[in-house]
Amino acid sequence: MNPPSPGVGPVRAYIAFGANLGEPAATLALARAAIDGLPDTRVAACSALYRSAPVGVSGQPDYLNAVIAADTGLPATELLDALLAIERAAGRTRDYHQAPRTLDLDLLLYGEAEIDLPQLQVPHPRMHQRAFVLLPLAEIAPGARIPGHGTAASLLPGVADQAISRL
Ligand code: PH2
Ligand code: MG
Ligand code: MG
Repeated sequence: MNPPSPGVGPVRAYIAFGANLGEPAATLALARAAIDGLPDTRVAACSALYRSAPVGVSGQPDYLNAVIAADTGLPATELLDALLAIERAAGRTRDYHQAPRTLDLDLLLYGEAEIDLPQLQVPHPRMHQRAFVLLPLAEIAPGARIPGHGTAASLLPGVADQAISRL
């Protein structure tokens, strides 16, 4: 399915929040308010925070993760640019690949669109394998469809071996 063209009504987007530097609870509140303040965009739900060890990298502080649901009239690429600007405003630097970060906002889902651009892949290519994405997503939207993979809830058994705790 192609991204809906602008003007046909809001699209439900799901955004992954991650942080392992600074004050993640305060940063989540800031990110949530900043997303709610974007043009033509409203935050509809936000999960609890979940703590897990860093995946794919070692020797870093634990991550705190959450998922935010937003209804938006912004095209996906404009939403992505806005999320990157919110990251920068929260002090995010990009020192090296997978460096620890004050704020990471990843666009997971944009309706049921499948997007493959150099700067944006939706669904997020690894989201269906990651407990730190699927648990908070399933908390707020168990029936959310990940194109090509099924619903959030249906994917939970596949990540049951990954250690994660809900705060
Ligand atoms: N993000 C990464 C790499 N590894 N691990 C956890 N637990 N949570 C994350 O958000 C995370 C990660 C790159 O964005
Ligand atoms: Mg990111
Ligand atoms: Mg990320």
